[in-house]
Amino acid sequence: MTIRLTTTKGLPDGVQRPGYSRDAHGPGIVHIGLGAFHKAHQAVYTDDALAALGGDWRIIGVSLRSEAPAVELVPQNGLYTVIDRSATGSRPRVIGAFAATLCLQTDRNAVLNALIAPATRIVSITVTEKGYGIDRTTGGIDRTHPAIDADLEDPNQPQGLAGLLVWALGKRRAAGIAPFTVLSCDNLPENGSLLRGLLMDFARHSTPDLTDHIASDVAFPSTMVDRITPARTKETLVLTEEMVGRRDKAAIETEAFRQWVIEDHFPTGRPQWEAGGAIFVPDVRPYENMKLRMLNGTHSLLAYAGFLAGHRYVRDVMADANLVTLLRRHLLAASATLDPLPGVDFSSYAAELEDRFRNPHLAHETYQIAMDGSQKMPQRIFAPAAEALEKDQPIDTFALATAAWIRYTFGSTDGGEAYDLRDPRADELRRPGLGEDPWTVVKARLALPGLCPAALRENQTWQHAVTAQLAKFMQDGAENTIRRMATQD
Ligand code: CS2
Repeated sequence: MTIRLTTTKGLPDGVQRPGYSRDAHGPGIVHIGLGAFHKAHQAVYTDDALAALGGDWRIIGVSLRSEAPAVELVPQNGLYTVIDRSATGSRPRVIGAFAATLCLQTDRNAVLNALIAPATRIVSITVTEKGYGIDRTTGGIDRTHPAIDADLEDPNQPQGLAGLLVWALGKRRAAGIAPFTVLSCDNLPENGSLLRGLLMDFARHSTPDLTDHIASDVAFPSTMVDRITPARTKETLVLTEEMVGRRDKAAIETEAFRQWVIEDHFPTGRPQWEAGGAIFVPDVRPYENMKLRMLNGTHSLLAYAGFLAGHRYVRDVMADANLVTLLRRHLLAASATLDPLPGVDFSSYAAELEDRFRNPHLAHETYQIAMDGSQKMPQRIFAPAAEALEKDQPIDTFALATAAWIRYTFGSTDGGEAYDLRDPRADELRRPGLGEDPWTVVKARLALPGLCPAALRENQTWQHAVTAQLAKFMQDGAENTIRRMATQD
């Protein structure tokens, strides 16, 4: 039987391995959210930074709820394989950036100690959009979010992101330890400012004397992160064993492309992530908008329309000529809402995205991207749609994405097959549904608090466009609707 990955000694020549001596570098980052994306993105950049310029910047990876991500890495001494998959081949690389991996549920003291340790100068975060507990209408805390509710009840036993960070910042302040820099790496617009607003509001309700400290002394640089990383499958593990000659229960696969644009505001220092290709800029917003609207917005459109049309993977969607027509139309419409970005040509970016989506080696499920639509649609579709409408630009593909999402929230396919909605607001999203009048459904969905900007929600052109599309989905089914829309002038 193949031995497990526990050391980088004796790995086959083609496997890239950490270009530094792991033990020579202490931890400097606590990362919350130990999922595949972090392992494919920030951990890889950190591995590059350690190899190029060293420093005590290894990562203590923390999972808030599930034990598996930490547990699978422990017997491997934190080592795992990332397989870069592109049309030109698959390249395995073993990453050594983790100094430890912990789960809050089982390693509580170790997590809390790591958060207050002076060596921890950055706390980075990938907990997905729904993990923050933000009320999108106010930008403050969502008191109905289970972790926010529990942590307000007992701020000294924090369970969720906001509770943990505010608790740790309070302890550090009391002990005279400089605050860590808080680095959100989720696909949210102005993620740094958003998180700052969230923590300030949480402090206001739990420990008011910390509010000013968070506002004035803590840095929250915003970032744009990008790397398409599908959920791991059995094939990932089989491929890793073939290529690396080791069993690796923590292996992941991802595309070769990666991008990281970061606001350079790290008062207590940072790794030289430039070594991995990260770009530091004074204002991340234009990059974020480009990525959220062109990549993620198109992803959501393809996910809902593609899933309903029976396509399991994004690469299958890309073999459907009608959906490719709509994707191109949407990329153009989304790019028209953006301010020019010096040095970036949106049409080349769009062509590159198309290639990335076509990657034949990535098994990226439309159902995975379709998850948590209530958390994704506002920044990906509704915000640019509102701007397009205001500027009198085309809105038809924004309306299509919205109608496809609404049709998806009915929870069953045209053939009547039921699926799980996987959305924290699933209960609010299911009704009204099939059998209701499309206009009643659209009105109810658009009226859900925190989703749609008022200017869009109340605009009749928008309401009619979405209703007309939804009516077609409901009467004629997804395939016919997509074909007709793609072939109309
Ligand atoms: C995707 C993203 O699942 C989704 O919602 O749109 O995870 C996407 O793959 C990444 O943002 C790419 O960087």
